[in-house]
Amino acid sequence: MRNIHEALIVGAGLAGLGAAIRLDQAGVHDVVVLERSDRVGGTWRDNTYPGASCDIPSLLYSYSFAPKPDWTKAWSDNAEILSYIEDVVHRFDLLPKIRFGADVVNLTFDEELGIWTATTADGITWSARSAIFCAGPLANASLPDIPGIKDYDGTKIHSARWNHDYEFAGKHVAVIGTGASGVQIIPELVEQAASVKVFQRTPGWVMPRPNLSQPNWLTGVFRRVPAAQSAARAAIFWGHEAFATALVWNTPVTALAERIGKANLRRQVADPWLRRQLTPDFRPGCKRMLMTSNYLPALQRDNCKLITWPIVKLTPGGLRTADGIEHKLDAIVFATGFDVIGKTGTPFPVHGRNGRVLGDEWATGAYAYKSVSVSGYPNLFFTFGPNSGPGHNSALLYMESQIDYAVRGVKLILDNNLAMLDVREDRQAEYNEKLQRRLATTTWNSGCRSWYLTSDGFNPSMYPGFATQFVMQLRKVILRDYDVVKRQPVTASTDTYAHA
Ligand code: N01
Repeated sequence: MRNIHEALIVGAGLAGLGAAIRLDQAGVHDVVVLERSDRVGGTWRDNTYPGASCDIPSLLYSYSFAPKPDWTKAWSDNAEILSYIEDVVHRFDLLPKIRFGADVVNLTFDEELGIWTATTADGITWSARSAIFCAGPLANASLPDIPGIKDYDGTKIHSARWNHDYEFAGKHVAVIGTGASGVQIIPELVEQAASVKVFQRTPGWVMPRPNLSQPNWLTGVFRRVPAAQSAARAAIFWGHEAFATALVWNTPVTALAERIGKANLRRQVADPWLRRQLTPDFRPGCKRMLMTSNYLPALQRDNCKLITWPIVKLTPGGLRTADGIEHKLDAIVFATGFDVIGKTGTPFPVHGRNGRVLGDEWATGAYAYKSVSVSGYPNLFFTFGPNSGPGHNSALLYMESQIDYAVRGVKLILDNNLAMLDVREDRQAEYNEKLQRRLATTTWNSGCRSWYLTSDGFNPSMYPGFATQFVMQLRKVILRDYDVVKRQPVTASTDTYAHA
């Protein structure tokens, strides 16, 4: 006899935990959260590289329903965010719902019974009336396809799988990659290593981030007057919304952002040749902005060198660049990004109606209806789904609206005893047609290379608008956009619908 939960959630990062909390608050208590690791935290558990921190202010990079009045800084580091997440787990008593070491390898929908079944690597199956997909897009670290990568004999460390046992003191180190992760690691490494060579393929726009401490008096105010914290959060939110006019579309504000970026470069880098090497040739916003005040000074330290010659190959002792120089290295740090989940496939097979396999349908680029539902995969809801990425505001705002949408869907299915709530293919196509038309005029599609795009330039990642618009479109489930199928009476021998 199978135990069929009301909902199952894949992943115990910020999205999965948030979904478990909101379901519970909505009266859906029989929920299981499947987590492949032995700890909660998702990206903040995995990215423990020195300097790891968030480039969105903490007041906004936290759940709206679980405020923390005592952030120590405006922008928090990894440890403080992870401890916030763990605190939330205890505050909302989530541990009994989480199954650690549950690595989902398959997710299959049973059309007759209207249930999803997840199979984990140990062969255990978990069934539920609905499933919420909360495996974050940046969960799988990726090593670049550089010739000779297997031949290198020294230490290889990926930014998202940091080796805390490696002693950098006295070592000659390379960092490959100068994206959001690289620019946070480099200032820390120059403090520790004998030398740091930074291999840059494309320079990004660097904006100052003066990370002020939160004064005790302000913490006191937030503790005593929660409305003051909500007001501060709202002010930061609207400030970030305004950034969309610079970063999402090409407007006069984009030109202003470019001027600020160039002025920042002039202020922090005296040498004109270095400045030239660090000047981007794409619009601000096309790739993620690099919010850091200590990266450019770190590059100019005596033990640091920026190298812009392309890497030809890795050799047993280091790497060779196109100018013919062989760089001898004790360790190479790969700040080269992620194998982005859900951009061109799924992290494990997802089987929908009539033998459909989501990974096959998404092979050339993912798509969904409003980022949350995919036709042919009923009762399944996505967080961080296709085209829900922001370039200018907190991803958690988008995530929370997806969670609340999923909760509404789960409730609809349970309260009306539905077998299927399946978004209509024509409504999904209509939505995507408009979305891709709007994306065509955004900065992300203006010609630079970024993890937002597939290799052929399709954008399955970003939402072309303000956060407010994204949140509004998910405010309610529009039933006429879905095929709704009632559940047939279920016989006790095949199916026990267990409430907690
Ligand atoms: O990865 P990236 P990331 N040879 O893909 C270079 C989030 N994040 O880990 O630009 C040489 O952005 C590549 O070069 P190029 C955030 O969403 C958030 O830095 O493609 N170089 C690039 O410089 C972010 O967007 C925070 O030419 C190679 C770098 O590696 C996302 O994570 C903090 C190469 C990869 O940059 C990913 O950021 C950190 C090769 N073969 C990260 N292959 C917050 O603060 C790749 N590169 C919330």
